[in-house]
Amino acid sequence: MKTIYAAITLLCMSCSAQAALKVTNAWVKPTAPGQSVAAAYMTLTTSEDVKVIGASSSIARSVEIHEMNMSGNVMKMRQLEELALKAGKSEMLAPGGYHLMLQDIKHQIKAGEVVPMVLVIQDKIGNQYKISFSVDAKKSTAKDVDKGMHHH
Ligand SMILES: [Cu+2]
Repeated sequence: MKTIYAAITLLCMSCSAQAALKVTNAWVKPTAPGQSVAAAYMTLTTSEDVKVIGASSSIARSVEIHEMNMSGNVMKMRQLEELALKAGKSEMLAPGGYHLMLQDIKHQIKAGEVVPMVLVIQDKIGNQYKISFSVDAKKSTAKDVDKGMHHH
């Protein structure tokens, strides 16, 4: 499994925030022709308490943080304002749970493609910084059990 070490862009030069966050195993589900949304998954590991407060991709109009939940027998997605990450703990964004939803993608995402992605992170004293990384487009593996997404 390829490990992607995030490249950090500091929004303010006085901020001492260092690369607390590591993105690994990032992938996006290839899309069908005409499909306007795509779900991206990854594992986020951080050495300090931070929050993911936004995301973007050059191939999507916007990227939302989503959570999938069972409501009765129906899988429902809801948008989260932020995703809190605990120091030393890995948060897995995976089918059936948290994911990043690319909205209004500009072209069909085909397997093998590499999709650029940016996360906006806020640390506990309020500093914000961006992390750029890339996401591999591939079909879900047996390990990544797909519980069936209901796209908006
Ligand atoms: Cu979603």
